[in-house]
Amino acid sequence: MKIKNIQDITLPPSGGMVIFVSGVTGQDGSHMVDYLLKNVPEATIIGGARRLSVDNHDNIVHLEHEPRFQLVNFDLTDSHSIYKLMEYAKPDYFINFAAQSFVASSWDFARQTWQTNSTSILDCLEAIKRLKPSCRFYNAGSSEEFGNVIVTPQNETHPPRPRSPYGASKAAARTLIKVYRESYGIYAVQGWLFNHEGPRRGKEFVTRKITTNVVRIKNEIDAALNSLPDGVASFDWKVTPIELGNIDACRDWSDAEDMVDAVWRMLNQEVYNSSHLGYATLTGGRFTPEWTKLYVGQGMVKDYVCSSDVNHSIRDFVTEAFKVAGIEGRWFINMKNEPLSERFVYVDGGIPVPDVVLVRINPQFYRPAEVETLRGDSSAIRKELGWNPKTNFNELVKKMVTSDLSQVKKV
Ligand code: NDP
Ligand code: GDR
Repeated sequence: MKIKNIQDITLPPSGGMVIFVSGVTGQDGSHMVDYLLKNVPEATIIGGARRLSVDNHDNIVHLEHEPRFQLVNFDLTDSHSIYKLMEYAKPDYFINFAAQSFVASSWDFARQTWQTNSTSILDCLEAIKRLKPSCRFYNAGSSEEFGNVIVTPQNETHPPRPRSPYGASKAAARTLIKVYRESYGIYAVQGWLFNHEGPRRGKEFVTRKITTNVVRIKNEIDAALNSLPDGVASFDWKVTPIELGNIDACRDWSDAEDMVDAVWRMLNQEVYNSSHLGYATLTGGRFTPEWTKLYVGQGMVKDYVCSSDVNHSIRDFVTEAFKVAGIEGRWFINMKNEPLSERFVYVDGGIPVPDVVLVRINPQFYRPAEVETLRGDSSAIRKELGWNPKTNFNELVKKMVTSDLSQVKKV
């Protein structure tokens, strides 16, 4: 897809709304752009992507001929890039989804994780303060900030107890955002988003790793069965199993498309929060920068927890994903109850086939420290900003497996 330099963008006539979204090659950034195109018809949308030597535009190819969308070179770790953006585009909203987002890599690249997820957020806040203080800023926070949880479910009052360099970097960014909000009245927010997934999810994250491999295994099983002579039932065949780490970890999974709606609500709290409207009317001119500053300064802008409020183990996700693909399996552990020996095996006509292993454990995928369980309490955003997510766990798994099955058919 054609990518411009920031100084070459076409801006709307004076007064037209400009929204900048970073990380648009990723899952959330691409869904955010789709959401804005549909729901904010007056906006010009600029997407930021860093230059890579290989094309990684799969999640945005559908935007190629979209007249209201422009793709620009943007690197969050380069403060010049941030300042150039603020200087030329002067966006009304800056929605930051760019990050080192893979928790497992954050131990291997701790400094780069900190630079991208924490130091760069300070650069964004400074650039906003200096060049356009009325710009509304969203930074993607995470349930990983709660980490080693002390209360379940987790709501906005849960203390930060991160377990990874990634979680620590997001918690640091949250503190900076609060400081800039309170010091300068900048409308900056950071939701605690719990895990969210979908067909655009990167293939290293556990859900998409499972769904893409379920489809691969389905094809291997179909090929094995089709190669048998008619009427012969044999299990003298194997598939290459999926290798996973801690399958007992529990996560609160939502659909990424529901989450971007929550983000837009957090960025427009006075619009969605009816209890604040009276206050707005009293102060008058509620959408002016002065009003916003007052609104923010009075502590009226908040960070919210966004979650499905239900959690499942990785094990549950595996079982459900195979079920959607029409494959029955069963979890087995050996007599000594050794977790590493646990397997998910093929079941034929209700009978397990121990030699056909679909999933096995590989300690390589264990983390130096694990967040064992997360479950959100999103009652505040549902009540105060009217957020109403549409997709539940089973529908999400079905959506992902079905999408991966259709990709294979297209090849
Ligand atoms: P992805 O990994 O799919 O997307 C991350 C994006 O950030 C990619 O477009 C990536 O670009 C971009 N990026 C990375 N480094 C830079 C950089 N230096 N400059 C510019 N762009 C960069 O993540 P998600 O869409 O899933 O998540 C979006 C945000 O939400 C992240 O901040 C993540 O930490 C956070 N989050 C995600 C949750 C989830 O469950 N999905 C839950 C809670 C928080 P490239 O393609 O070039 O790598
Ligand atoms: P997470 O997502 O770390 O929660 O971060 P991920 O899907 O990577 O892991 C979820 C859980 O699954 C366990 N797991 C495995 N994980 C991966 N990736 N691969 C495996 O083989 C595997 N086996 C077991 C993990 O140990 C973990 O417990 C995501 C990211 O999107 C973050 O950016 C975001 O902030 C959080 O969600 C909320």
